Amino acid sequence: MDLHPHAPERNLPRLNVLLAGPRGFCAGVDRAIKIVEEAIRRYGAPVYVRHEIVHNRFVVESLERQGAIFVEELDEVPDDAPVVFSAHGVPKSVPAEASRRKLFYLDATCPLVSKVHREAEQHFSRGRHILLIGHAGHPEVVGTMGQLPEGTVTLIEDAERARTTPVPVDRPLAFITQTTLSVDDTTDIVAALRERFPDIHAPAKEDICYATTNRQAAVKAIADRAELMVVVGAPNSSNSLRLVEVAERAGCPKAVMVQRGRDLDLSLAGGLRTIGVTAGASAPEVLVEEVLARLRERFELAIEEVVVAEETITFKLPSALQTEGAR
Ligand code: 0CJ
Ligand code: F3S
Repeated sequence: MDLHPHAPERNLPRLNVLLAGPRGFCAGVDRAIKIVEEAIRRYGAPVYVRHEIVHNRFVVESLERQGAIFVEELDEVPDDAPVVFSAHGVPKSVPAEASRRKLFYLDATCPLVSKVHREAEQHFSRGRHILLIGHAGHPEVVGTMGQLPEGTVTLIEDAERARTTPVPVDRPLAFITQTTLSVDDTTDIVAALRERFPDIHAPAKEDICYATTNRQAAVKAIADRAELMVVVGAPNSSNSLRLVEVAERAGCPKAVMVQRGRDLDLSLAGGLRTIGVTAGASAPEVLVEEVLARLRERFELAIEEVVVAEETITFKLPSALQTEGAR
């Protein structure tokens, strides 16, 4: 006989959750999303966005509901609509083409990516050949290489290629990097470059951004206590993919990426005592909450947040959006 007919029937196993801090949105992502929202508010829908504003379907779909239309190339944008360039940056040819067509455009390139673009231009103006450490085909890499004439930047993808890729011998060299790389892999690649080219010019302050650095450090801080790491992020998000790698390399037996709470296979956490949860720079906190809600379907959660750095940085909106008025 049931002596407690009204007692909750939940007698769930306990699961410790280590929440990595910082996680989720960075200042550049926050700014990029605000640029699209503010453009829709000022100019009305539709506002076109070239490429996913940040690599997250949930963000993209929420902006679509507000009136954004996402395209891959400028030729899909009509002459009379505003267009926003994504946080990852664009080759110089893109604003040039927009100006030629007299399009009204807003550039949501993260200021920390723009900083790398300016470094590239400076090296070029000083006669240096540039080695860009990054992942082939990623939009940030396409954008950074596209700041300079073809043939003046060589892409270096890993330490092996740092040792072997042919580079011009008649000019001084400099390296720059993508902002969302693995901090540890990049250290190895830079070491290989310095060994091969002792005089190579390095960035004054490294190009991997504060958000990438902090999210990787936060994952490292919890990886050896976690039996599973759940990374909220998208498979085309470079910084999120790096968090999966960092977790496994730092001693976590398994790391998985999920885009939404429903994507998490709860059987992975069955029988575990402690898991870690983090989110890439383009993943909103509401999706972390979804993951926690999903876990609560089968576990009694004991959540501990482990914070390795406080982030206070914010970026201003482009000047066109700072004052009231027409475009
Ligand atoms: O490239 C960037 C400026 C990072 C933007 C935020 O992250 P995400 O996931 O959109 O882009 P990555 O693929 O570069 O990490
Ligand atoms: Fe910028 Fe770094 Fe975020 S480059 S968009 S602050 S991941």
